[in-house]
Amino acid sequence: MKKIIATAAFVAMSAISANAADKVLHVYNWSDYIAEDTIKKFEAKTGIKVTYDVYDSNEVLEAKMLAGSSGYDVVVPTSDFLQRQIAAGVYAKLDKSKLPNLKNMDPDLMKAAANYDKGNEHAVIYMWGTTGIGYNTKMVAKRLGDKAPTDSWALVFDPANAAKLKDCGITFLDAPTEMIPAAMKYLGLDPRSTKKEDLEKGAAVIEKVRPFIRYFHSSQYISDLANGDVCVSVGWSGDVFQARDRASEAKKGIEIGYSIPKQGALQWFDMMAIPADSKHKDEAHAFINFIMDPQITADITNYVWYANANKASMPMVEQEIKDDKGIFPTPEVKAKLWGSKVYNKRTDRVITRLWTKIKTGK
Ligand code: N2P
Repeated sequence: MKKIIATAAFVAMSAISANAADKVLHVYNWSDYIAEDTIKKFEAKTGIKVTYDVYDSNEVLEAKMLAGSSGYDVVVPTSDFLQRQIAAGVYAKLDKSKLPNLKNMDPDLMKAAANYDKGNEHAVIYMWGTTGIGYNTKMVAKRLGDKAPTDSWALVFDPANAAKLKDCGITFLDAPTEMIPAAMKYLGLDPRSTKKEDLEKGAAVIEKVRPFIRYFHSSQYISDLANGDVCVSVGWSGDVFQARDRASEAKKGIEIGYSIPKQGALQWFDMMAIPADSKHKDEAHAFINFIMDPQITADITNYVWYANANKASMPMVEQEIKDDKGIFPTPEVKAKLWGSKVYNKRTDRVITRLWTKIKTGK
């Protein structure tokens, strides 16, 4: 009798472990983009075991998605890249019956995202932000005076300024579709123009300041700004605020500012989507729905300093963040932001070529 019970228990146990082993999820998200406890909470709630990998470039994600069989179940492309990848058949349609928390999302922002994904069929907004300038207030003032143009793209794109900041360290994002349009805007051109001549003019601005740029990288600058190892970074809003936060906690007198330049800046949406070849689509839906829980999204915003698009989370978002104009810009500033442009293959090749030339000099 004992033996039978033991066998039955063994069979039951292996059934559980086989089941648990089935419940896995592979998430590929931007670096420095989630709260410390988000994944732990999801695992505890659902029993799904998560593998969480990170990237800091849409191009890197896109290469993996177009190659296929990435093994990922949830990824987070920016809206313009998302649209191109949807057209390439990379993503599955969402099963909205499995996403009851969609009701929490801000209808206006989801409508804006629908410009890149008709009917919001494939993706849900994760976080959004701007691409502006992070700077060390004291180091910049020391080199350019109290009237340093920290409110302008001229801070980094005018060679006279860049030359003076070279020694303390300027860094640019390794994100050609964000950097070149910003330089175009500095020249007074339409940042969303796809004319080859306009893109070339933008690239020429960056080439001129190239000798004064310490590096092109899209995540290293967080700790470098925080530690005073660099003084100006063209960067993403929340990442600069993370640097500001770390600097103030270190209490070494380093102050970091973030500016949305007066000429305007890119506003982007990062979108959660499920690759068509994902083997864990139920788990992927469970994850996306979990992120849309108001408290979970508020926790992420409170930790990474990025705005979210979850209306129901707002009461739980810290007042300091809600009041920060760099995170939630005023209507006047908002009017100057531009949305990500979706580039076709031809334009994309032009941009890639210009970027390679900028970075390698070839
Ligand atoms: C997080 C960067 C996300 C912003 N580190 C890029 N869209």
